[in-house]
Amino acid sequence: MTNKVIHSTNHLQTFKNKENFATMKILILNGPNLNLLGTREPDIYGSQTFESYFGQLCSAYPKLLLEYFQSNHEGMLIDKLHEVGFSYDGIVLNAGAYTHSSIAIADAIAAIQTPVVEVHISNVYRRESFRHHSYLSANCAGTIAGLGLDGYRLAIEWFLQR
Ligand code: CA2
Repeated sequence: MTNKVIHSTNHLQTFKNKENFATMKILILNGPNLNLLGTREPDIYGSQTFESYFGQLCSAYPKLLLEYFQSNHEGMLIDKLHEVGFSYDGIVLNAGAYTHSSIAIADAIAAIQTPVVEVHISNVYRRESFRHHSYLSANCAGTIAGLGLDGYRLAIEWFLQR
């Protein structure tokens, strides 16, 4: 088992293996309100907390260094992209509603070296028209939308197979 790190604005957990050895480093970066997953709007976003889902991902990929960071603040998301974007192998980004408004996050994705896969839990194209446009997609390697939390796993699979 390798290292797994969970960061959020509220807590930090680190798990280390005996060898302290990591292969690929992948960050899962969640934006505003996604800390509420599993507690509100289960019809749209499901009933599982992200911390619980992240635990499943860590068990499914014991050889990866998986890190999870969530923030409700645009600048914190940008700082995190800058922090890992020249050393990690991949970033799985659900920027929440900033997807539809943030030129600053789009610029940060363009400025870093690490490829970013954009994920949306819901099918944004079945929802309000303001959710149909992403400022981020053009700067991302690809986008996964509408497949629930499984979209994060599928993004990790893409990083593993590229
Ligand atoms: O479908 C997605 O993953 C979204 O990125 C989620 C954003 C939304 O603004 C995007 O259009 C699509 C909203 C995240 C809000 O998350 C909540 C989770 C549970 C309860 C309430 C909000």
